[in-house]
Amino acid sequence: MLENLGSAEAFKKLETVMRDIKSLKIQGATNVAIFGVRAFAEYISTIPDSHDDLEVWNHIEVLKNRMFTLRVTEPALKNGIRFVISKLKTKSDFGAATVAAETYIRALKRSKEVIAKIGAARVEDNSTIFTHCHSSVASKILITAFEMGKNFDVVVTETRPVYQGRITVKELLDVGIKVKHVVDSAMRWAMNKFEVDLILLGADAISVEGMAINKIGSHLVALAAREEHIPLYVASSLLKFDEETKIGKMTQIEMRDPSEIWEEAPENLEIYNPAFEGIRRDDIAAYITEKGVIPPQMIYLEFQKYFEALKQHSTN
Ligand code: RUB
Repeated sequence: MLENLGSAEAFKKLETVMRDIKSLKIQGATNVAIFGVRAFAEYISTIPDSHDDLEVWNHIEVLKNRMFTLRVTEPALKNGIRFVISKLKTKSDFGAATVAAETYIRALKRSKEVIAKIGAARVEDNSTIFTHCHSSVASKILITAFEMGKNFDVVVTETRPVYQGRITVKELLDVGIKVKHVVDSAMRWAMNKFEVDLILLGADAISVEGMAINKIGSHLVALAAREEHIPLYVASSLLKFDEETKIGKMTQIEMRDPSEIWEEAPENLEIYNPAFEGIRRDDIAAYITEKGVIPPQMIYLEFQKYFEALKQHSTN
C-alpha cells in the first residue's frame, strides 16, 4: 500500500477519484482527464518540502504510473499529469501544482466550447447525424447546432457492453433533439435506412499517424460509413494526442472485465472485452479540434505547436 506524504484527506480524495475512473463512474476522455488531473495536483500541492527529495520524487513517479494505468487508452489524462509535473522543478513549486492543473483543465474545457461552435457549423439543417457511444464533445456539437435553430435527427447506438449510448440519448432528448436508437449490430442498417448524412464520433486517443482511437465498434462504424459514402468526422481536443506513438509505441487498448459482457457466463468460456479500437485515417474526413477542422495528417504538428504554446503561456 502506498503511504501518503501529503494531506491524508487529499490522498483519500485522490484514491476515490482513481476508483471512480477505473469503475467508469467517471467516464469519457475529457471527464477522466479533468477529474484525474485535478485530484492528482490537489494532493501533490499538499506535500510539505520537509521530506527527503528522493522520497518525494519517487512517490510522485509511483502515483503518476498508477494514474497512467487507470485507463490506458486516455492520453488527455496522461498529458495533463505530464503538464503538471513539468511545472514542478523543485519541492517549493508543489504549491503551484493546482494552478498548473487548472490551466490544463481550462484549456480542455475551452476546447469543448470552440469545437462545439466549429462542429455545429458542419451540421446541416434537415439532416441526419449518426453517433456511437457517449462523447461529451460530440454531444456539445449537436446541442449547439440545435440551439442555433437547426433541425436534424440523431441516430445513436446502444454501445454494448455498458450502454454509454443511453447517456447520449438522454442528453439529446433532454434538450429536445429527435433521436433514433438502435443496437450496435444495426449500425449499417440504420445508416442506410435513415439516409445518414454525417457521422460524428469522439475520440479517446489520436496516434501520430492520425488514427483516432475510440469506443469499440468505431472501426465498424467507419467501415459501414465507407460503404454508405458518408463522411466521418472526429470531434476531439488536440490534447488527446498520444505522445507515446511518436516514439514507436502503439496506443494501448484497454481490456475490460469480461463480467461486463456476461455476469454469469458458462465456465471455461473465453470472453474478450476490448474497450476501444482505431479508425484508420483514410476513413476520417477530418478532425474537429480547438484549432479548427484539421486533416488527420496534420494532427501531430498541430498538437506539438499547441501543447508547447500552452506550456510557455502558463509559465508567464
Ligand atoms: C467513452 C468514449 C468517448 C470518448 C470521448 O468511453 O469512447 O467517445 O472518451 O469522450 P468510456 P469525450 O465510456 O469507456 O470512457 O468527448 O467526452 O472526451
